[in-house]
Amino acid sequence: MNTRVIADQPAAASHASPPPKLLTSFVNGRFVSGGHEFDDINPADGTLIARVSEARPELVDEAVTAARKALAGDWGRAGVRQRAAMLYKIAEGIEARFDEFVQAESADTGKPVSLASRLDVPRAAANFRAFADLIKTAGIEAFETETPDGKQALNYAVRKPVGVVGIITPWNLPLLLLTWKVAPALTCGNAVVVKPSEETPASATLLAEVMRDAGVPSGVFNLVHGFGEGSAGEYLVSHPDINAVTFTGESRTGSAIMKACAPGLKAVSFELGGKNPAIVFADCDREQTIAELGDGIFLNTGQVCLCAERVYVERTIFDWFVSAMKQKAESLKIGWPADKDTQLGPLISTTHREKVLSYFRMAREQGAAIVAGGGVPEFGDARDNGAYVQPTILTGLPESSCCVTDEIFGPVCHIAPFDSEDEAIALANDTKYGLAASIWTSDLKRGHRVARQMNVGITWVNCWFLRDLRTPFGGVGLSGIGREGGKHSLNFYSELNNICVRTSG
Ligand code: NAD
Ligand code: 6OD
Repeated sequence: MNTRVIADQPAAASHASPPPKLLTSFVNGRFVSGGHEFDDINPADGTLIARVSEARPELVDEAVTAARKALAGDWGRAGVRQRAAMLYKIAEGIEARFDEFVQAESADTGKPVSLASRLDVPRAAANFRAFADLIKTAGIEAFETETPDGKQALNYAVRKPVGVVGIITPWNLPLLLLTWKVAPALTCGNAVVVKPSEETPASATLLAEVMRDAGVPSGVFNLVHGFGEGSAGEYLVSHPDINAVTFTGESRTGSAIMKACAPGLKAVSFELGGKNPAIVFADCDREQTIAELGDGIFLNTGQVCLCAERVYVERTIFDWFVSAMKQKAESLKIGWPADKDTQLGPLISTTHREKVLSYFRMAREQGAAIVAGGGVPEFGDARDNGAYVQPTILTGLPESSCCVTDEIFGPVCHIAPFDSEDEAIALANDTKYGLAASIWTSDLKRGHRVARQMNVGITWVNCWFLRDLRTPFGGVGLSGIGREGGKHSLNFYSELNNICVRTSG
């Protein structure tokens, strides 16, 4: 096998034009390179950040074998307290290298450092702490049983690890979403093989260093770099010795992964795409709605699966709302991710921008009014080589337009009026997706009433992306299968063995 074990990630050289850093896979406690390499590009200016070594099938196999072996060793025997202690150490390791994580995440995604500092990196550490806390207090189910013919027994269920878990993640919140799955998987005693997005390999590679330095036993956390189909992602999910697959990404990819998992009947948990509605009633707190729903449309340049791309506004305030949201969109500071006051960075890549711009073109062709944005900002500097796009607001499209039905995954929404609560609910639910919805009203009775009727996994009333890690997270329809978060994660990442002990009779 053509692989090379290297002691550590190479340090940056000191001469004038250093060779690009090489990001490698991490298997059985060692960084391993070998095979084809690909570029890791900074979407803010198109420059090369690093080269990435793609894991071949043999390396993916080695990672799965190492994970299996780790389960048969000390890690498989580690108790809850020991595992929780390890998770706290990992959280501390992330915090100790906070700035490196922020830089890595911002360079790979183009997200503002201010956003990575307040959301992505703190949440990564919080994910480990939350699941360590949870496992320490997770109770077990028990029943005292009496059968009709007089036998008595004690039934109780114990949690066991599922085994080797394959984890595949996307590029929009790379570290947040990776750790959201790694933390509960490890807390339940599993070993993992993770495959981050090919677009964002850096923070996962740093996390491997943190794992090593925290003393996570070899083989418990393995990282393989590469693409999806015909590459590390596909090899991983179709590997016969993986027990479960957890995936966040596009609905279409979820479908391909499900097929790959079918022969082995592997358990799957999928967090997929969305075309999320927001319903704005005339009695909403106007200032709060524009500020917070504005985030709900444009945060992370609209590349959050929970972003609202369909906004329905009560007709009596429609004109005001469109004009206020236009003002909000046009006030957002687009710039270098490192600038403190930058609110919007680029999209993930020029390829993705081409997809987003194609929707703007189709919207125009279909007769939309482009109320704000609709194009590419010009900077007159290196950012013109990046993947920037203007925050964009569309109105006037029929609900059947592809711009209203397809997930665009950019800083864009379509705003349409409604006349009654029932109409708003029907419009919001008229989609194949079902991830998240938000409702904006001062009438909390109505808030509760409408929320219950949303065909989604998560509904926010007068807020957006306000998270409690104990709550169920996931979607219905094309937006996913299953729920993670709190005990729902514990249930996915563990198997319950029910034990029935006869006590008398
Ligand atoms: P994607 O589906 O293209 O890729 C996600 C990951 O899957 C990547 O690591 C990729 O390499 C891998 N992959 C692709 N094809 C594969 C295959 N055949 N087998 C195995 N792995 C494969 O998604 P993306 O473009 O990286 O991310 C954006 C999408 O993710 C959007 O649709 C967004 O809504 C969704 N998303 C959903 C959630 C959620 O919680 N519901 C969260 C974040 C992102
Ligand atoms: O907050 C989370 O736990 C989570 N999974 C967020 C997903 C965001 C999607 O882009």
